[in-house]
Amino acid sequence: MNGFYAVLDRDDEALARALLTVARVLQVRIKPGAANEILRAAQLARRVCDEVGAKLIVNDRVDIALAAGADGVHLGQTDLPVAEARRFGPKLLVGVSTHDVAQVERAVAAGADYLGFGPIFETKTKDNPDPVQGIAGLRAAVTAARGTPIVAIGGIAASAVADVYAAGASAICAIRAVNHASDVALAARAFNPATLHAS
Ligand code: 3NM
Repeated sequence: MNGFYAVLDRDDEALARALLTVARVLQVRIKPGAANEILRAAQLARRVCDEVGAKLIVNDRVDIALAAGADGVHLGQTDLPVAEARRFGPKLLVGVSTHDVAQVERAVAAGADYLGFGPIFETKTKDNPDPVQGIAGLRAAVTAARGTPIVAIGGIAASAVADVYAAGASAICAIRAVNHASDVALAARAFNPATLHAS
């Protein structure tokens, strides 16, 4: 869970390919999405991820993660608990969205493989976002996570990337700043830590 964590937010193979020029993890997050639409996007994402050796994560839905042969599932605070998700998919990576330090501590205790943490800044992408956490909140979350990797999310623009990694995030998820860019691959490159830019 390092560097740019991409989100496929529509059933669009060209977008998946552009994101995967940079990302080595791709989450399928189609909202609102009927199960068959999400499955279709996850199946195309599976194919493209396999071509480049990237991990596929499905948002919210353990059933669709298993049906699509995904590597993992990403759970929100109102989705299945980690232990229940693992009963269905013992081999799945399990990520949990967290929005404050108490949620971070609970998700770590529950055995999450990685945490989403945010929103770091104001976001227009998520309905009813939680309160903005800022860089100070991110730093506190990294401490509370005690080594469990944190994917920082929420309103992160290229200009904030250095500060977000400096605060201890392992990865950055950015949807609007990348998926809405005229050149998605170019926009995505800005979200890897500086040490990865060389390659
Ligand atoms: N989850 P953008 S913020 C999907 O706080 C999501 O957990 C968040 O999109 C959280 O980069 C968010 O366009 C939206 O702000 C991220």
